[in-house]
Amino acid sequence: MKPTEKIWFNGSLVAWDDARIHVLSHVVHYGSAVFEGIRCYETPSGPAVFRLAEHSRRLVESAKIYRMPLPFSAAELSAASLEVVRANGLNSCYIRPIALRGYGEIGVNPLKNPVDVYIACWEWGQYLGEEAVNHGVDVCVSSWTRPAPNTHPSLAKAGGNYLNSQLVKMEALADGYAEGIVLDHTGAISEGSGENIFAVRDGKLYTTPLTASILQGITRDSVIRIARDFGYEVVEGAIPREFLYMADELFFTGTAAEVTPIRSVDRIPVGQGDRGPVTARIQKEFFELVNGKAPDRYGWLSPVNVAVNA
Ligand code: PPE
Repeated sequence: MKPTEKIWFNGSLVAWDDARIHVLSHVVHYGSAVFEGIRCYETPSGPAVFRLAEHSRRLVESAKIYRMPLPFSAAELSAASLEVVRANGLNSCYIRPIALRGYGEIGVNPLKNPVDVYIACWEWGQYLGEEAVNHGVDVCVSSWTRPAPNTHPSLAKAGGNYLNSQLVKMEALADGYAEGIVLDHTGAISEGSGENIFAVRDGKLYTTPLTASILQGITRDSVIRIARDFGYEVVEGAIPREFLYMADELFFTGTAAEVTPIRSVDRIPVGQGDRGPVTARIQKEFFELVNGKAPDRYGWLSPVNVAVNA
């Protein structure tokens, strides 16, 4: 990671190196943080943040699920995200707001610890490698499963959830795959370690439901809207594992992963073993929208350099 100049901390900008926490902060011991991942893209009219309002809203909701009083509203967090990108003079970057239970008491009960909010940004390229976007990634089905819905709530984007994701990712890498697909507690498909998943079969799109221990991805939502506007039927419902081996096409969606084709699962080729035509069409439209090359017909871009109502 290449450091930038400033990090936003509880309402003001501090130097990158000064955004530090104490080792006895609650979050270090108990995973008590909620966070976001947002992308800012370079467009012909300057840098613009993709679906900022939806990300800020999800952060507020993640905090609410964990009874974490956030000292900032969604609108304030959006304004702060734009401020930190502006302060660092970046044209495109990844933005990481995080609210954590800080230093004060030790013990599981987080309620007496302060809630501190930071927003950092830095340049972040292709999440799953350069080749991935054009030709797809080789993935496996993980031997790990996602926590059941009544264990760790998946709709909260909480730090602790990513211990499970780390197990999935490390196992996949150790076995020579770029990523792992995790099943939910019923054995149905959930998602990737840090991405939602879509299947295409006979020209119809399928994606897993909110009850399958997924994060409700904002890229997932964007792709559903793009696909429906193209006239594709999109089905949200439980998908059995073997559908991975029957699908014509598979792809991941996520802020970091954007739209990444999957070319094999467990060494079984998906379709022709390369990016499929429906994936390519949706991916092209997605990149044109985020890069400001297509008109912003959904109102998804917040320009960094002018006042916005994000
Ligand atoms: N599922 C999980 C578990 C997940 O972490 C992400 C985002 C998604 C789905 C897709 O959600 P969205 O970004 O709203 O479309 N993962 C973030 C963290 C990646 C990381 O390694 O850190 C991301 O893509 O920013």
